[in-house]
Amino acid sequence: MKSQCLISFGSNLGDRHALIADAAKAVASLPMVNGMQASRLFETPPIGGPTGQEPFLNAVAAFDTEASAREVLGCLQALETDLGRKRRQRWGARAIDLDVVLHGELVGGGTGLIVPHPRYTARQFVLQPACDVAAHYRDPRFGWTLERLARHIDQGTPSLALVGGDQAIREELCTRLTSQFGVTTFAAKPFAERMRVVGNAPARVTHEHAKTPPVPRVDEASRGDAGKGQVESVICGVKAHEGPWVSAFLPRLPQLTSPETDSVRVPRLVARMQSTTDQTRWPAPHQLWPAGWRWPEYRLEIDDTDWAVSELASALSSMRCPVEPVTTDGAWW
Ligand code: A4P
Ligand code: MG
Repeated sequence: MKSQCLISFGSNLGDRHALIADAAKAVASLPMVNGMQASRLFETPPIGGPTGQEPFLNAVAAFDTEASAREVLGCLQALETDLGRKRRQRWGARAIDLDVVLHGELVGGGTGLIVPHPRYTARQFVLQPACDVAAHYRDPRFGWTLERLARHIDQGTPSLALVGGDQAIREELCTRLTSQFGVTTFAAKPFAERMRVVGNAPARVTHEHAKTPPVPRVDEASRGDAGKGQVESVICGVKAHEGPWVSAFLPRLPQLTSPETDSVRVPRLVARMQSTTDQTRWPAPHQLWPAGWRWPEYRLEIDDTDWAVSELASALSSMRCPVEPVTTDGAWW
């Protein structure tokens, strides 16, 4: 069966332009790839991982294929090796990183493969390029087009609502996000005291939110069924300028019916957490994305709490990271 496939390219080590162009040429010439279209090339600061990394060149490519996602990933990984990719450290600098972002309607994968890519929903360095060539593709989990998702992530305040795991872990993550990165967090329902803010979150976090008044309690009477009034009342009371926030619980989400209502103050993403071990690094996707879910998600492994804290901070950063085009079209390869 033919599927529309979206893959991403990243490089921040060596001759980035030559590496990414060689990768695109090699992908386009694979027999399984039909009619590949590449986005413009973008430069983006490194998100997460060890400090001192060079900026990334990022791009995406869309194509039709009869091949399975696993076959596509197999080819991409072979190409990474051919182009000199060394896997030293997760999120370390890399000559070339090739990921499968979407593959038709697939929500799944198995060992060593998860599609849709678990973290792309937070990443403007994937979503902005995707708008060049795959704006109309839909995430099969929540049905939004990539264009709508990119706009949604770009609006309001970078924010995540944690679900899954247990309450104690979610609260610990919130406490550490506040103390290590200065992110405004909300520990529990009903809306708890806002945590003290110290330090700086990465990227565009400001101190402004440190001086804001206590979180208002929910006015039960103002809870409607849908629409902006309800949204205003159920969300954590953070104003748009107040910087990123994370809640340890799931606020009541609005039924968004039109793109205009996307600008309301709701969590940009639901971060669904899953305990994993080295043996079960990528749990079965049906455990992560229950059927019928209609809100964009970010998938988070919590095998290592330090990792989870930095990954959440990185997710917030990647919602607003600068993504600058360095070519005017997709003809850079
Ligand atoms: N894997 C599972 N699903 C997939 C998939 N859909 N596509 C497995 C690709 N790989 C998938 O990947 C780690 C494991 O993920 C593999 O075993 C693969 O089977 P990897 O390429 O070996 O290592 P990695 O890329 O360091 O890890 P990871 O967690 O996939 O990193 P990400 O999420 O790709 O993030 N900042 C900017 N500005 N631009 C970037 O491109 N990239 C990263 C890496 C971090 N920061 C960045 C960028
Ligand atoms: Mg990768």
